[in-house]
Parts: sequence; C-alpha cells; structure tokens
Amino acid sequence: MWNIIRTFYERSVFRTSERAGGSLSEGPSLDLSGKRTTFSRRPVFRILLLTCTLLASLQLRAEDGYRLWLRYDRIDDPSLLAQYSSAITAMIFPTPSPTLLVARNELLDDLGSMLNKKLPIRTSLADNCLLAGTPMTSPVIAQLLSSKYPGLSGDGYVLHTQQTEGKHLIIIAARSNIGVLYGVFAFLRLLQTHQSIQDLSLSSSSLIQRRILDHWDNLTRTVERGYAGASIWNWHLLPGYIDQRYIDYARANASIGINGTVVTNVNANSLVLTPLYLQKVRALADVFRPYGIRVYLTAKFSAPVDIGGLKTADPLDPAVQKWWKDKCDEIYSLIPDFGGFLVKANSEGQPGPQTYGRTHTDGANMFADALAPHGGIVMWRAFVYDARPQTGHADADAHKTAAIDSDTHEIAAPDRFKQAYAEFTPFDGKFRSNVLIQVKNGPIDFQPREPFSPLFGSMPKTPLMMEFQLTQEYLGQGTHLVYEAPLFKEVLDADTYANGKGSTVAKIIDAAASGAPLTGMAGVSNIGNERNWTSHPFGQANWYAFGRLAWDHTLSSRQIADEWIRQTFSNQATVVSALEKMMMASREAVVNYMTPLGLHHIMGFSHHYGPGPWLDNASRADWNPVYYHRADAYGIGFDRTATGSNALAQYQPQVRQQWLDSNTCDEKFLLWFHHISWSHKMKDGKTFWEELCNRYQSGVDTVKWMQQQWQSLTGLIDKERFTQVSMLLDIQEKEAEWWRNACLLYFQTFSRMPIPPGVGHADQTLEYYKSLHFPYAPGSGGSL
Ligand code: GCV
Repeated sequence: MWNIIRTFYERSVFRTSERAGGSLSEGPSLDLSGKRTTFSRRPVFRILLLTCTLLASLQLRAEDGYRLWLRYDRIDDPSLLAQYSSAITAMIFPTPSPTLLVARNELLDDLGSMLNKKLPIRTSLADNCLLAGTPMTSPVIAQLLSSKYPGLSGDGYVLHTQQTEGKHLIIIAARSNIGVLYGVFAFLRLLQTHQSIQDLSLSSSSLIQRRILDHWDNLTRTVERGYAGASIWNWHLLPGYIDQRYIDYARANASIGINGTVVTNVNANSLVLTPLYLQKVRALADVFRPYGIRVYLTAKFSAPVDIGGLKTADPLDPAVQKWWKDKCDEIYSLIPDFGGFLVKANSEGQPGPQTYGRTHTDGANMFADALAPHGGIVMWRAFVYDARPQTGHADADAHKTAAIDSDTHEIAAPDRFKQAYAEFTPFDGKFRSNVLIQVKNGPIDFQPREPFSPLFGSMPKTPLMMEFQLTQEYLGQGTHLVYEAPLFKEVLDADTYANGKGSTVAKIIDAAASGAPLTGMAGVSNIGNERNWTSHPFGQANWYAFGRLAWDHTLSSRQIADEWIRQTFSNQATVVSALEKMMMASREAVVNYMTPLGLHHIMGFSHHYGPGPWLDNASRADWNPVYYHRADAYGIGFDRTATGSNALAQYQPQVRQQWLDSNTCDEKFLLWFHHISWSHKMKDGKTFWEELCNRYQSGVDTVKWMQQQWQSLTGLIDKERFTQVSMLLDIQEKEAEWWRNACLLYFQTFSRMPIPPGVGHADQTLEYYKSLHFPYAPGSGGSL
C-alpha cells in the first residue's frame, strides 16, 4: 500500500512537473517521508497530495494488533459520544507519586482519544468533573471510602458517581496508588465497551494477591514453548536501551490487574543472578514499578556452584545458605521491591535439594529464609516427576522410573499422575510462611483437558498457587484459535470437597477455604516480540482472560470474552455475537479433535506439535503417548482405579465417587481413569469406538463452522487481522483433520472397527502420518 501511494505520488509529481515544464520548488511542505520540502500550488496537485497523506495516515493506523485491548479509538456511536462527553468535562487528579502520574496520563490520553477532546485539569470541584485519587489526595474521596466503601481493601478500586456541593462528580478512588491505576483502567473499560457511566457505584478488589506472568524466556532470547517470536527482553541492549514495549507490556498487564512477572525460564540459567544481568533486571524493574508490577527471577538450584565458586549447592550447608542470603541482599540493594524466586527443582533434569539427599522443604525454606528479611517470597513448583527416592514420602512406588518392556511393550511403570501428590503432601505445613507451592492445573501437564490436580485440597496447611499455561503448547501452539478461559474456569470451579461441598479449587487458592496467608495465580506467558505480541490475534484473549480471572475468578468466560472482543475488535453486535460464539466453542473443539473423552499426552515427541499416539521409544516410558492411552485389542484408557494405579485415591471420597465407575464417570474424563472396551456402551447408546470417531469429527466440524463465522464478518473487521485469522483458521482446519485422521487410523489398528458414517476418512495412510517429522517446530529449545 505504502509503495503504491509512493509510486503514484512520484509519478504524479513527475508528470505534473513535466507538464509544468519546470521546477516544483514553489513552497515549503512536508513530503511523505516527513522531510521538509517544497510543492506545487496547483490545486490538482494539492488534492492529490492531501489524498496521499490521508491514505498514508490510514495505513499507519492499520490494525496490526500491537495495541492489544488498549485501543481507545474515538467512540463511534455519536449519541454515546455526546453522553460521555457531556458527563466528563474536566478532571481533578493530583499526582504526588509516579503511579498516580502514569494513571493520570493514561486517563488523559485515552479519554482524549475516545472523546476527541483534551480535558482540562482542575484543582477545585466543577460540575461533570472526574475526580481520581486516594484518601491522601482528596477529602471527598476520604469521605466516600469511609462512609460507603469501608471494606475496600488493598489494591481494590471504586467507581462512583455523586453530587457534591451541587456538582455532579465521577469518582475513581482507591486506598492505594496502584488501586487508582486499576480504577482508571476499569473506567476506561466501561467506555471502550460502551457501558453507561451515569449511576456508578461499583467496587472491585482482587481475590488473589500475586497475579503473575511466568515467562519461559531464555537469556538467548529463545522462548521455551513460545510461538510468538523471540523473547521481548532484549538482554543484550539492557540496561541502556528501554524498548517502548516494556512500557506497553506494563500498561497492558496493569490494565488487567497483573502485578508480577517472572522474566526468566524455570529451566533456569544461573547467569541471570550475576551482577551484569542483575543490572539489566533492575532496569526492567524500574520501568515496571509505577505500574505496580514486581519482578521475580527463576533461581537455579545449582547457582552457588555455577557462579558462586562453591563445591556444593546442598541447602543445609551453611556456606550455601550464606551464599543465597548474600545474593538476596545484593538483589534487594538494586531492586528494593523484588518479588522473589520461582524454582523448578528436581524436575526434568533441573537440580534440586534431592540432588543432595535433601527434601523439598529443605530447599524451599533455604530460599525463604534468605528472602524473608526483604519481604520476598518463594514459588516452589510441584511439577516434579523424576525425583530420586527420599525419606518421608507417602507413596514409594510413585518415584520409580517408568519403563516399557522392549519385547512386549507392556508398561511396567508407576503413574506419573501420582507423583506431585506423593512428593508434597508429606510436607504439608512444613514450609515457611513466605513459600507458595505452585501447582499446575492438572496432574500431568497442561493438556487440553485434565481433571484438577489432586494436590488442591490435599495440603490444608500450605498455600497453593495455581499455574495455568497461556502459551498453547498442547492446544495448537501458534496457529489454533483456542480461547482458554473455559479451561481455566472448569478447573477453578471444580469441587475438591476438601472442606465439604463447595470447596472449589478457586476457594482453595484464594484462601477462602484454607485461610492461607499468601495467595497466587501464575500464567505461563504466550508473549513474544511478534508485532501483535502473541502471534495469533486471539492469543491476546488468553493473556487478557488470565489477568481478569486472577483478579476475579468469579467472572464468567463469556463475560470476559465479551469485554475483550469489544475492546479488541468492535462493539458492533454482529461482531460481538459471532466472535463470542467462536471463542466459547473453541476449547471444546480442540479437546475433540486432539484428545476427546479423556485421552491425554498423545502428541508429537519433544516439540509436542501434531499427533503422535503411536510413539513408544522415548527414554522414559512416561514421555510416550502409548504409556498414557494404553490402547490394545480390548480397549483404551489408563486405569487409575484400585485395579490400576489407584491415582483416584488421591482425591476426596466424593470426587473419587464421581469418577470411579466407568458407567457413571463424566465422559469427558473417561480415559483419564478407565481402560474401557471398544464396545463399551456410552450414555447416548453408541459404542465407545463410534463415540470416539464422532468426537474427532465434531472437533473438525466446529473448526469449519468457526471458519464460516469468521467469513460472515467480512468487511466488519480490519483487513489485516481479518486476513491473518482467515489464514490461521485454514491451518487449524487442516491440522484438526490431520489429528482426526492420524489418531483414528492408529486406534483402528486396535479396535478393528469401521469408521462410522459421517466421519471423514483419511486421505493418507497411517504410515504417512507416522513419517512426518518437524525438526524445526517452534517452541523447543528446552527440556522435553
Ligand atoms: C519449562 C513441560 C514442557 C516443558 C516445561 C515443563 C515445565 O514438560 O514441555 O517445556 O519446561 O513442562 O513446566 O517445567
């Protein structure tokens, strides 16, 4: 487009100049590249130039996705614009802190662009004035909070309208500066989503204290399980060069209430703890501070040896303890609000306390003691499955290495499902008060659908923090449109029965059920340096949904989708309705075309891209899909009842009861807990085999339907994102068919049953699907 304009312009100039028979140098102006130049005063030429400039400016405003949900375009409904405009005519917003300053500037800029006017800043009350601040900055706010919102806590905010001294005021109030910034973003959200601002009296406080993005970003700028380009952290140029992205990253996170970022991979590199890198981390922390975002780092357990010159990293060795204490003192001297450490220990090759014959408590508490004087915390991950035997664990079998008999292909292995519970529950109540145990949502590994991890509800004396994965490692990676909020909600709303009915996972982690002093929720980031941050335009919705749910897990997936669509795409009813339907259907679709009815972990080895249910030769049995689906001539599925691994025993009796019997078990979890025959009768009367085939087909059908929905929006979505998503949906459709074909052909070798009518047939042989290799699939570069 730009080139066309330029060529047209240059040709016109050339022709005009020729016709004029001479020079164009008649008056000063700006040329298209912004340089000072001269132009002809001929009207034709002026019109042409204006047209070109207009087209060029339109081009500059093309929707490349960089602005995320913070677009703040002019309100396009004239009557609403008039209403908002007359309700907000000025602003009182004292800024005695950097956070209040960024909050005021955000409000000023965004209202300026949405209302198309510059609001005057006043110091005294006026009619239709917006008043923002804390009790410290305004007596009106002090009075409002003490009289009407006495319970408002921490970083919560209030949006309230009232008459004061005969003047109509819109008030954005909080007890803390960061609360005001959250209130500003909430108010802006009302306008961006075309809500009424006439009679406001709402307050909102976060239900979870630590709302954190975990970046699996390496110092080399590769991103483990990242599908959106390189890491946004330009370590080489830091600390001298502050990319505008860092600021926009902080704005975006603050707008949804995220208040922490772990900037490095859990498969950690000790170098980040050296003085050179700590200066770089400090520069990031300085950028994020006004936005209320603390920086955390991953700590490699062997750092005292790697970079400290010690011979051991044994957590009970006094020299090691001193090394970590000194390291924490050094970090806090640079970053006074440093959040703490996230640690992956004794998992997938990472060193940990068990390397030295010590326990998880020994390891976590060592960090906790070093951080405690500074107010820092430890997030100790429960994602463990290759630990060595240790004293005091509940289930000795859970630690044996899984193995496949090379002749019979029989799996003689304990159940990886059980390991985290076995390793952690014996230490309940033994961690320091500044330790959070970070638990993945399910027992295995971020599959399209997993039952909730049995750790939730099983460690009543230990604060547990949720870990979700936003990056779509197992959900179509960078190319599939999958809205993850329904997955998050399914887990958060699951009932653990730990304290009787209603002890949902959400209540365990927000401490309502457990009373834990520290609460947290982490999302493994899907952000990279692609222009639109997440590569797939709808990946942004997962970042957004994570932040909104970490703030308030009672929000519904639909509600979050609705507000994200309105801010990111459009408020037009047709657009909102079509996109909402697509998003809400997308998670179930990916479950169906990848792993229906409780199948899990059947993807390609290492890169985890595409189907690989036949894989059986990895060095650990529990890295093999065959270990998980266990298909044979009789049937399919992992028996986790008492006749099998008995992992079900890790749940409360009421939960166990739900899944115990293959005839009553919720079918979406069937193969998680049962090895059932191919001809097992399903609830709709079909055989299991028929149902499996139909589910795969239904996943494919939903993607086709999503394509149609998207196409129905032609002309209603900007061209750039419309084209991107159209192409991505085409890839998704092909890949959904690939999953269906490869999986059904493979499972059919066991079931020996025909593909039922209505289910698409594979256009390739099973051998063909098995022969596909993807040596450079993105997102690897880490462990498995
Ligand atoms: C960061 C899975 C992923 C790994 C990831 C690991 C973890 O195994 O495939 O890439 O490592 O989970 O969560 O630690």
